[in-house]
Amino acid sequence: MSTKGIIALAVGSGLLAIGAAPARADVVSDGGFEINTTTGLRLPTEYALWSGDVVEIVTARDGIAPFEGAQMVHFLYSTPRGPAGGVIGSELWQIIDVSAYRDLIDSGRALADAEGWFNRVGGEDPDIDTQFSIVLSAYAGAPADFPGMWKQSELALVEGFAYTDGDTQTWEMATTSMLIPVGADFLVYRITSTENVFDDAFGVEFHGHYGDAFSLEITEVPAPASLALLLGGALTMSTRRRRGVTG
Ligand SMILES: [Ca+2]
Ligand SMILES: [Ca+2]
Ligand SMILES: [Ca+2]
Repeated sequence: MSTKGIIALAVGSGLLAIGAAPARADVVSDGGFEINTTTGLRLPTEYALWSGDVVEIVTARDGIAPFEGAQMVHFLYSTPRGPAGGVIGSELWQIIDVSAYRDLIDSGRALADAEGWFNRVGGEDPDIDTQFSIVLSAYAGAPADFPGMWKQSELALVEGFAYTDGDTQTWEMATTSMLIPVGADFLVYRITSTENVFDDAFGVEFHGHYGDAFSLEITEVPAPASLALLLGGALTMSTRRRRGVTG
């Protein structure tokens, strides 16, 4: 209940800002895993809850401190039941309510920018996986129907990757963005730790893989002709931030 209140407030303030200046508002709920809104071992069917494969919310572990706050997400297994061969992603989903942005989306000028941070253990084991990603997808319909839609019915889907180093003191950033398709009723934000090096079928799939500080901001694209300019500016800005935080 309180979670939904926070989200409504965040969306509301974003909406107010859109009419004036290009201000930004985060529409992900508990993107920093500080209030434990992670729930089911299944695809989500309602707004503002993280749900998916087997993960746990932890404090500092494996020599890795959370990127922000006191907690972070620890990716454990590639399915809701545990380890499996042939399945390489430990994924967590959240359905994002964008109803407050309805008019902006249907004008074709709603830009969604996602950003998040990943880190993992180092060590000599050559089987340690390194790849993480954020996937942003858009759908028409109702959140309750999402489990039947996700593999085939998205209006748009983008993915941004982070390839992590073996230094536990640095966090690596992933970003991705999309122009939200006209007619989209909700977005889905997915974070993934991927077995890109070795697909374990049993036991430990990930040696110590973490994520934190996931955000999504929706802003108005000023005019079609300015889009290329705006994206160029956003790229420059994220490069500067990456250097500032990890350098
Ligand atoms: Ca956190
Ligand atoms: Ca690192
Ligand atoms: Ca693995």
